[in-house]
Amino acid sequence: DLETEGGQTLRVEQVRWTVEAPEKIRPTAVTICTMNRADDCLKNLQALAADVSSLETLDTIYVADQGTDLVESRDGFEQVAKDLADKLHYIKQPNLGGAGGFTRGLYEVAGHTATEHANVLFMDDDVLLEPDLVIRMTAFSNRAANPIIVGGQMLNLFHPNQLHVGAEYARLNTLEPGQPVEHSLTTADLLGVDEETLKPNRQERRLDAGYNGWWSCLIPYEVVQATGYPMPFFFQWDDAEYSYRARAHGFPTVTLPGAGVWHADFHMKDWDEWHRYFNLRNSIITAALHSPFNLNLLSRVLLAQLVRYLLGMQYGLSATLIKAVEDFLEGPEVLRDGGVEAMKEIRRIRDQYPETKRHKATDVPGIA
Ligand SMILES: [Mn+2]
Repeated sequence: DLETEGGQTLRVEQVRWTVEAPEKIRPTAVTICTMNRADDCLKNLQALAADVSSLETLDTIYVADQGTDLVESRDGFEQVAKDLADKLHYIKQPNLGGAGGFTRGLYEVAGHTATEHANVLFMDDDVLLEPDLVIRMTAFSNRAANPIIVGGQMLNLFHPNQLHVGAEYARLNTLEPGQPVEHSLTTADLLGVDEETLKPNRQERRLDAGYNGWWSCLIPYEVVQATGYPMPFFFQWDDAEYSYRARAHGFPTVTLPGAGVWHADFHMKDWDEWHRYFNLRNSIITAALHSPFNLNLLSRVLLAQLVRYLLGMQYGLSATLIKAVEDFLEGPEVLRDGGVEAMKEIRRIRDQYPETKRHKATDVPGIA
């Protein structure tokens, strides 16, 4: 609202910022990687199918199903396959983690000349999405002067107003992902105000991300051509490593405000899990590839973690860390099978430590 000299109020509303349409509209191929979350995945397919008429730029949907409880086994699958018709490509493959599932999508697009010059939009199976996301991310990507990785933001599923982070980067040498870039909102109520300035939490400032999580992330074909496929990391750090590698080839990553998905809050996840093996191992590999890799600094970081785990009597977690470091030292050969053996092995190792086992809240030994 503006006051005029005569004391009247002038209201400006429904302001739009528009840009010219790009010369060439490039379609987007969505890739959803899923494992034993058949109902979640089906729900997202149904959401896309319900809006498919408005999703002109949505070219193809690849579902890489790596589970034992398959999406195609669900009652609604037949209908959604019919609704999506030839847009849906349902692929079954062994469990190669998120890295293997998403890479399959990239391979399907970048490996064939017929779909050349498309965008590939990675999407988690367990997100809550609005199909508008596809339109916004595709439009932004198509209007970018040069190819750029366009990430969607993450909103916390259990706190739906809450933005996880506006844009993030990783401190590679010290193995610290998830650092908010300067001026980025973090765990912010998007309907609320900043506690200090009392101004609404808005994302109107340009921020450059180091990387974007693959809960939703659009990668243009040219980036794949120049950067190659993701590392066969199984999962964890595959997204960060890819963005840092792409940046080295001249392709930055942007986290686009106004395009996001809801995903389970990260703090609801356990730290002392077999995942930690992949997290640690892959973070060290990423640091070796894309940081100065100062070994004194890295050793101090790892030793500090190990000491903390030991003092906390987290012996399984300590063994997990040691295994991650040992496998890193083995060299690239450990990645050859995409992580299948490593997953079995770390679960076997951790199984020997009783404190790594999860109990029901009503059934914790020794606690009434
Ligand atoms: Mn997820």
